Amino acid sequence: MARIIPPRVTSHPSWKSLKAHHKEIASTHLRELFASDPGRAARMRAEGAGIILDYSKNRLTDRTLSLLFELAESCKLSDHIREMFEGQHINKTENRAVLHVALRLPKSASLVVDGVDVVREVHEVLDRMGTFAQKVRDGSWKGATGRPIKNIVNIGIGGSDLGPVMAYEALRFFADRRLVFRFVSNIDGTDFAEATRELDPEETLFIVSSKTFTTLETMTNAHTARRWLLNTLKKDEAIRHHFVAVSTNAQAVSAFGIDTANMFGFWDWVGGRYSMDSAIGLSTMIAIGPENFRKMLDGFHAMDEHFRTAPFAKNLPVLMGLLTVWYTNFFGSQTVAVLPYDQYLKRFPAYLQQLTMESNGKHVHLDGSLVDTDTGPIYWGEPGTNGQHSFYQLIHQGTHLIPIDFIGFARSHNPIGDHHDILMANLLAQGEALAFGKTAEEVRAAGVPELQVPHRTFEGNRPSNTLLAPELTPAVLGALVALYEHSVFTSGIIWGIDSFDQWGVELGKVMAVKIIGEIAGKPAEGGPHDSGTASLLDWYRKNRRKG
Ligand code: G6Q
Repeated sequence: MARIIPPRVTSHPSWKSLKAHHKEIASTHLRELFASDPGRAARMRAEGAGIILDYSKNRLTDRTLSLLFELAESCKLSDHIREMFEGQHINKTENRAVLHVALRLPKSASLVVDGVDVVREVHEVLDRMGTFAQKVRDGSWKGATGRPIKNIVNIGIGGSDLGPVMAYEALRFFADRRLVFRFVSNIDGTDFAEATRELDPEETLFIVSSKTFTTLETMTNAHTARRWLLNTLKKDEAIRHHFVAVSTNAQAVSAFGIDTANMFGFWDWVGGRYSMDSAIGLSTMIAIGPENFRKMLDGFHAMDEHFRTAPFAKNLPVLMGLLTVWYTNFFGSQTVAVLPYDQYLKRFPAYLQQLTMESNGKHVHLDGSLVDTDTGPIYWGEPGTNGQHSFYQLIHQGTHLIPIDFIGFARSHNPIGDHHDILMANLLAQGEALAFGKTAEEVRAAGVPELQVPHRTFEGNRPSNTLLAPELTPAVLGALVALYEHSVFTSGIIWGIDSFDQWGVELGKVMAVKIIGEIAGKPAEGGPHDSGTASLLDWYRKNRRKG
């Protein structure tokens, strides 16, 4: 029987209508849109799970929105959302359910997937994590020589690192300051050396975070950590006091010498980049305590419920996911800048890079056919106001259209003098300046010499979203992460791609293993390299040892 190929999104009538509509409004300025519509800001605002989204400074009208919602309907977005929440195997290429939403369901809930109540399992692990985290926090978890643990080093990479690092930095205000947290991810020995340089092994706990427990970087770093520890503590017996694991691979954990009683599990339906609220968040829980961790989960869950139940027109992730499609596919934008005006969110853009780009950086549809339109844009950003003195020039006056997500909070955890007012004034000023710009007439009227006028003119019409919340709490962080998770999902559904696999990281890994062998003197497997790679390898071989 012939395979049924679903229609491409570009052939949907609403896509064609959006193309035509884009032509009509592409040259409309945000100045006109605001001037002709006094109710715009009030109307183009939505709120969910404690987060406000102001999307009025986007290049769209009510007609754009209704066409985008039509597109979402024609791509059956609601059905896809339901399928994810039900635990259907929507990660088609790996034949897996995608259930990070189950990680934050309340204890009283139940969700049976493939015959198992996953909520019960999730809470069993959370309870065990809570008991362990509490012991480390109150000093009753002792190292091999009887000293309490002071340093916690998370070893992991990708999804087993970026979430924990980001969450630790984001929630540092809530962290127990007696404890020191370090994160080792890179295979570069410098990462391990610098993270552990002044730590005392007797007071150090390693969390080896690896879903598979086979990842080259993580296992190499874990073995280095083992040697580093045993160098001082000598006996293998010390391992179980200083190493715990977060993994789905009990056999490999045990072979490493870690007591599986000190292993915290998760499931194949949790993707790496969707795992910071699973046991992968153990370092976060030790830092902020089990109660705050649960508040973070509640924030995730509140956004899940908002995504699941709010109508598209009021649904933050749906709106943001559709706006990404609007700019990527109709305006040809290549990137999205995420600019958090909060120092605690300094690692948030890096975290989002994996979440968004590993999820939606795909070139084929679910059925394997080539996409015929662009998919996931490049995400990047820095915390405000640092970026203003660096790359904002290009956003204001360069030739690329870069949609922006500004993120800000009403209150700072560190209310020093008028710092926070100045910070927020900058956020508001940037959104306004980007949208409305400054015309040549305005520049001239300010007495600027004619020679400088073109250089000091701001075209404006640069779009932005503004996300606001009262303050950066564990619950707000959870809601913010879930907002992006679901907006990535929304765009992925429109593009008809698998947002939950990551085959694109495989090829480089395989080739690295081959070259590792060659550096060690083994013959090249599978034929010679291209001449460029061969000469680089030759240079490295000759120069890798001093003298
Ligand atoms: C994320 C990816 C990837 C993964 C790392 C670490 O979605 O799957 O970033 O998290 O490769 O994998 P392990 O946890 O198995 O070590």
